[in-house]
Amino acid sequence: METPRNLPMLLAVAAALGVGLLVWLSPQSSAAPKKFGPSTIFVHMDGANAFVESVVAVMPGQPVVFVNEDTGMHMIDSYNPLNGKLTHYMKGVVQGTTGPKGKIDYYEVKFKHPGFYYYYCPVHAILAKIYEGSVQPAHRPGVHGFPGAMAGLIVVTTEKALLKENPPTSHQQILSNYFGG
Ligand SMILES: [Cu+2]
Repeated sequence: METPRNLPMLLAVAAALGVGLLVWLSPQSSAAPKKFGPSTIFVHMDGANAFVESVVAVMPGQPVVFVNEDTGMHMIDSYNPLNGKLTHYMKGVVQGTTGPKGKIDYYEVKFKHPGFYYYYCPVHAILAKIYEGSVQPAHRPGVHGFPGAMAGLIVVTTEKALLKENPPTSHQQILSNYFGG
C-alpha cells in the first residue's frame, strides 16, 4: 500500500484531535469554580442534612445560591405555609459532592417581589399540618444528622434592618470546613 506523502501532517492533525478529545473528556472538577455576582447570598448544605443559613434576607432581584457541600443529594422545594401546597418559586435538585475539592452543585434563584419564600428538602423533611390549618416542616423520621427539619426561609425585602442581619457565611461561596471545601 502506498504511504501518503502528507503522513506527518496527518499525524499532527490526529494528535491535535486526540488532545482535543482528552480535554473534552476531562472531569469537570478540574474546571475553575463557578462564578457568581458580588451581591449573591449563599445558603450551604453540609453533612448534617441541614441548610446552614436557614433564614436569609435579600432584595428583589438579588440572587440566592444554594451550595451543596454534602456528599448526599438535596432538594429545594418552595411551599405555601398556609396550606402546605408546593409553589413555583423554587424547585431545585443539587447533587452531592465527591469530597474535599470535589465538584460542587449549585441552584440559583431570584425573586421579583417582596415576600416570605419558604422551602424544605423533601428528602430529609416532611410538611406537617398543625392546628387544622397552617403547615410547618418537620424532621423526616429516620434521617440522621440535624435533629430539626431541613427547611428554610428567604425573606425578600427592601428593609435594611433585615438585610444587614445575614450570617457572615452567607457571603462566602464555599465553606472550607465541609466535604466540598
Ligand atoms: Cu436534604
